[in-house]
Amino acid sequence: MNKIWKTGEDNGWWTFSGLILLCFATDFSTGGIFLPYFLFKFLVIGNAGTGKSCLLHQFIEKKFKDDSNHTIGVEFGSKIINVGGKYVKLQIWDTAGQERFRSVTRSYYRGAAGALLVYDITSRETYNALTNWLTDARMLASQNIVIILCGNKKDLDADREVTFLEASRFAQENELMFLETSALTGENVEEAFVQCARKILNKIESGELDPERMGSGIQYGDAALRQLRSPRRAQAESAQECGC
Ligand SMILES: Nc1nc2c(ncn2[C@@H]2O[C@H](COP(=O)(O)OP(=O)(O)O)[C@@H](O)[C@H]2O)c(=O)[nH]1
Ligand SMILES: [Mg+2]
Repeated sequence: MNKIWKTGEDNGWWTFSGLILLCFATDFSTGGIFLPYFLFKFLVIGNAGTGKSCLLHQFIEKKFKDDSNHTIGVEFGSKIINVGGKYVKLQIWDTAGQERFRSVTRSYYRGAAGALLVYDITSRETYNALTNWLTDARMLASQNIVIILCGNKKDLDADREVTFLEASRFAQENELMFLETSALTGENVEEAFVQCARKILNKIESGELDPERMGSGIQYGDAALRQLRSPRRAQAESAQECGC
């Protein structure tokens, strides 16, 4: 039965549930409703067919992108995630098919803070291409770019051509984080983005990364800007009060 929302007897209940919802949605430590503290530019790189667009779609929409959607090609996605109590907005760039023509442009890489470097565990060819992708990312984005290696299509274990062990050795040798993922089942997809964001945040907090450096791929979000502005405002107000 359809329920028609009326003012009157239900009002108290709706107000009460609204307030409860608002409390859940509000993070007072960041100063508002899901206000991001930082914005990170992220890339998804790797050979065509490894599942980059599906990983992005699974992360944003929490479902597998079926074949009927393939021609559309996601080019860009964004999502706010909670990393250790801080909200961070990820602006994620997908190659949108440029990699098929080996023509991924410099502007795609420019100023990226993090990247998912994707290969397909059932295709050695995509694994062998990793070194080239890595060189491009470090040369065209930044030497400091934080990269997580993703062995995608983990669900196709029976057709595996690349073992977990050899990929994790490659990751260690090249200072990459590493996970095997499945855009189909969703396994480790959110984790890949969150782990990469956490590492960037740690580097900011330890002073290794400077968000104010040009091309760092990091911007302050609304929550940070509020905090940064408020001490100045307080100073100006106290100066006005004392007349100095
Ligand atoms: N079984 C399986 N298939 C996948 C997975 N991720 C992507 N695919 C399939 O792999 C193909 C290429 O995916 P796509 O996201 O377009 O790759 P891209 O070219 O790297 O963006 C498509 O047919 C997808 O359905 C996965 O995790 N498991
Ligand atoms: Mg794609």
